[in-house]
Amino acid sequence: MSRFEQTFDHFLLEHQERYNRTYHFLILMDALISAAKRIQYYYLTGALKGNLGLAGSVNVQGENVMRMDQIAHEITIHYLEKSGRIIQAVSEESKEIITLNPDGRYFIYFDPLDGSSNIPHGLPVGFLFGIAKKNLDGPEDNHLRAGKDYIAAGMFVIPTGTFTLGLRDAGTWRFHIDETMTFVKPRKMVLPQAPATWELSFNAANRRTFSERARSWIDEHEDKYAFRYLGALAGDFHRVLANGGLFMYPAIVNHPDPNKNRPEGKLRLMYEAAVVAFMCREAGGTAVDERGMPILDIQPQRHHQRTALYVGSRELVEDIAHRLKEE
Ligand code: AHM
Ligand code: MG
Repeated sequence: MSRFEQTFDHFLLEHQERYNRTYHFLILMDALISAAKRIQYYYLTGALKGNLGLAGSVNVQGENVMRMDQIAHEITIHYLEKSGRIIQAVSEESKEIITLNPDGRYFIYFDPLDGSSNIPHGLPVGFLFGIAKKNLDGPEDNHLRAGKDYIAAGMFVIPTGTFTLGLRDAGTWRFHIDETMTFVKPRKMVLPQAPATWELSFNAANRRTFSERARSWIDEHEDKYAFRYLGALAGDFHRVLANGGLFMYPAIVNHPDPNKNRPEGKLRLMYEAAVVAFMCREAGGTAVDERGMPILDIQPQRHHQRTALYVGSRELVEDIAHRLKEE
């Protein structure tokens, strides 16, 4: 008989009981896991076989074809709605905020399919989410929360079958999917201290477009570390969290075509940057923006707001933050 490894459900039940929490969060997590598994199924049976097209295109039967990221969005909204626990959802795939159940308990911010340029190659994509809880004691509060107010944030790497979840003040945990499609074997993630294993991750093709401060820091440090870049935040951050190092997507400020500058950065604050920053904090690391200020402190003004991102081992992030803050 095979050994039984602890399942995610049992891990979370123990966690909720230890911290004297309700079962509502279990229901929400069950919805997210159902969505992630179904997205993975579509990835493997649809995207990999070339059955999915571009949004708005028409297939040979004359039917409209949905893009994989729209499918992932609809799957996720379906399960979140059924959970009955979500007041409002912010999705990368919806311009507007989606109201699900005004009597719910949580707000969720998610990107159901991040890094979609990897799909035609069968390479990993991410499903990233952050969760905040409504103010149970006072008047209804703003749904646009800073990352420091999230109660949990996590990511699935699809179709690799890993799930990483940061729980407020309780660490970041990684699970993998077993042969019965169950997430099992919690491992606590703690960013390693050993500089020899540190990795740098950024889009090197962009480096001449970064600020002088970011460029000079890279010039001075890059030969000490290995360089890795997959082009899907969940996959790149997955490595950084395990091996230690720094993932960055700096502001683009020196592009030869000024129209292509992105002084605010590329990644989205609420469902990309703050999600990895939260998991990183719970694993002992930190994250800052282009001003060297903590990502988790940024109060969003708009739900699709962008930010530059530097996230990973505390020592590296603090070092580059110091440089970014220089006059
Ligand atoms: P997307 O939401 O359009 O997929 O973009 C987000 C992705 C991240 O996963 C990844 O870190 C980054 O964009 C890669 O961008 P680039 O191709 O510019 O390196
Ligand atoms: Mg995205």
